[in-house]
Amino acid sequence: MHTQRQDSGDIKYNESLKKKIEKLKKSRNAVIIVHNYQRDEIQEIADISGDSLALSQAAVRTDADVIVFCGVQFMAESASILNPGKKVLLPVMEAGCPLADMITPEKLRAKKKQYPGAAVVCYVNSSAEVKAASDIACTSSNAIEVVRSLKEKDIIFVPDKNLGRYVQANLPEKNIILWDGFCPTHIRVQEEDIVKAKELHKGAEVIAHPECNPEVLALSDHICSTGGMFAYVKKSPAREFIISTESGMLYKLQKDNPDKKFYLPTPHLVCANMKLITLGWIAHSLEKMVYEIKVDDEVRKKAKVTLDRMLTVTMGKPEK
Ligand code: CIZ
Repeated sequence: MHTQRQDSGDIKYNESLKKKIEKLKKSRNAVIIVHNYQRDEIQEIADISGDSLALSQAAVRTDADVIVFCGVQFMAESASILNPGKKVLLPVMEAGCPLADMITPEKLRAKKKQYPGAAVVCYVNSSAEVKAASDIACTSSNAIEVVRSLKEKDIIFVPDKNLGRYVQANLPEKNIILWDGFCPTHIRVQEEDIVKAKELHKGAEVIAHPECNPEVLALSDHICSTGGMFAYVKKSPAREFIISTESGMLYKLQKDNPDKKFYLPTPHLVCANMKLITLGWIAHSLEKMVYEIKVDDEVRKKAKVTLDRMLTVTMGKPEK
């Protein structure tokens, strides 16, 4: 009884916040862009949803003056790098990415000195400064293609070691120098979680994000980015899927595929940083026009070159 009363209270509260956000959005000429890992109620109010790169690119196409980026810091930074003329707001300043924080530009410069002939590939989950100190960026959907496109054999791959290992397994002709970084959410999935989930949901396909541990990837039927998961599920004849990535993905997978079933291999696949953003903080963000994400101009220009090089390699290619 108590829970039910609370739930209906929550629903009423959320509905009034949604109305407030809608009004503020119009008055500010703002667009709300939402990452696939956000809370369900935030994905519900998204003008555009997707992965970090798709969102930054969508931000370039919008004629809104204000971009409210519901994601984490490095994503809002990328949007700002690609859209210097627009105001990019991150509703909660503390929404960081522990993986991106596992590398600094100083440490990267020291590594480059150790391997002077190597090219530096940075995963988009990195700060603007790290992007500025890298040769080319990549996402989880294009990492193999980006590394393959480089003439160098030696590649310093930062900061995610699991994605780096995955690239190495697919490109034995390259020598990938790994960074000791990882996503604290994705590494929570253990081999036994997948084994148990497969026993529980016989016939279900396992789809894993390349930030997961190699043992988990070895047990998966398909490895891909969040964008790739939508594409894969749509075309797969399977009816049930075990999804090894952040829990927020289930919202849109279920919405787009109402006749299919989705399961997480562990309830621990929740990124606390992604979940910091709430409807209340979005309303606050639009009301007070906070927190603006700005990148120093010199850093921005260099980081943009790194992102643009990636876009040149992958232009117009579908999600993998
Ligand atoms: O780039 C992104 O949005 C992330 C963090 C994951 C993915 O695979 O889309």
